[in-house]
Amino acid sequence: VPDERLLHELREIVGAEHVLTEADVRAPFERDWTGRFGGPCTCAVRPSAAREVAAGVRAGAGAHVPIVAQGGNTGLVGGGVPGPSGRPPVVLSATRLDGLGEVDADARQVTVGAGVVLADLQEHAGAAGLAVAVDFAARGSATVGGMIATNAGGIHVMAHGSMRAQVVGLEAVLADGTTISRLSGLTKDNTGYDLSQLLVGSEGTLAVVTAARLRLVEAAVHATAALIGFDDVTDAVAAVRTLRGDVTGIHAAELLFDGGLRLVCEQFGLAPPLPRPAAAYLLVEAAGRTDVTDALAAAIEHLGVAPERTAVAVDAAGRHRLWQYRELLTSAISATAVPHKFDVTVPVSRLAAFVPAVESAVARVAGGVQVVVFGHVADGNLHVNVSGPPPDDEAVDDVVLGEVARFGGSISAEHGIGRAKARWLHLSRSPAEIAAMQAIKRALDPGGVLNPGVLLADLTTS
Ligand code: 2HG
Ligand code: ZN
Repeated sequence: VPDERLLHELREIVGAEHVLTEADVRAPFERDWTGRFGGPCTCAVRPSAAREVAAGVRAGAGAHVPIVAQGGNTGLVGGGVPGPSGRPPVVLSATRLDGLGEVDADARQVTVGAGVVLADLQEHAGAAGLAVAVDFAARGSATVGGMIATNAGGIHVMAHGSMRAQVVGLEAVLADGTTISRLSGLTKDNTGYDLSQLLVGSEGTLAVVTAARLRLVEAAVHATAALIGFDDVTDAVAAVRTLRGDVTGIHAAELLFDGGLRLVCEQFGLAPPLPRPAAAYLLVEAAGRTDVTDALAAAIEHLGVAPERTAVAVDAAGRHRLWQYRELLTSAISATAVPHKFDVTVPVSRLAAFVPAVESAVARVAGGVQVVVFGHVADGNLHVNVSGPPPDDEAVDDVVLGEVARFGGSISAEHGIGRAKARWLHLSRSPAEIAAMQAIKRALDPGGVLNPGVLLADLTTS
């Protein structure tokens, strides 16, 4: 039964047209992009200012109704959607918090709303001759707030770090409705606990991010991409080391396999990039103020790779064509089934051994399934996608994450823990660390209002 008093309060705060209660209008806010996670919400609310977020959080807390913050809903671990059980939350959609501040070219910073879409921010920074350091395939829908909540990574972490490294300061609403704001852009500011950084990667469990002061980087004038075929992962990993040593400005090094590439070609009707298939592919890109094409070509030759195993692209259209084989993987996988998605890191030195190990681990518990692996090789970050087991069958989750722990890896590299991995947090965090995280959660959200069930599964609140 919807809480009429709460709905009335929310309508007063954001306006009736921004409190969405009809089932079909709520639906897109209730299920995640993968289709694996979700649950009913009381309503979806679209505030347009931090003070509306604050009032909304206070109203939810007063009614003991949880608050789930949501951006572009491109998350892959169920961290931005309601859970299947418990009191249906209010989804606070950040999409109208879309203010783009003027780029401060001296400081190389910009202040933006949490609902700004990455592609719009990229365009905005580009118009000022600068660039956003973080980039990934979901750029057309993912929002700044979600990128902060998950500490998003993407394709340029090897050059610029993840979202955390771009955050100078945040404005956010705490569980009791108070607002904290660090948007002055001071890069040197040692005045105690860094609350902004505490919120990066906190997955909506400690506060609702409403705005961010972000660092920008120099925009590249030239970029060259190359797709190179290899016989195995060991050669591909070694190639990244050589290429980084030989060419300045390598800012992406993506690994994919023949099975994944074929899937993309089938789903999207693309021709294969090379005359003959290879077991593993590396997609590298170098960018900078000067043209690095010759340096990259020389470095590839230095690797001893046969010319017919390389496709090089120097213009935007050619680079887009090569990147499609990599960036369409996620959609190609989801086109046929709801996958179990594992975003993990292992030490780079163990990456080659991890791939067959995880494939055999999956085969032990699930037969006839499709396993597609790809990832950001320089970070040791692999995306293991398993299609076949039903969404709520967690046997595969158990063996994949167990294998990651056995390899000394992390069960989440860049997507977060969300609802998907909360049960397995202990594989990557010690009891002492989990206890400290729970203490922080209890201190900032004693009523357990913000995103219950995400990140810290078995939290008992006061
Ligand atoms: C990527 O690297 C994203 O493209 C999504 O992190 C990964 O779909 C995935 O598993
Ligand atoms: Zn990724």
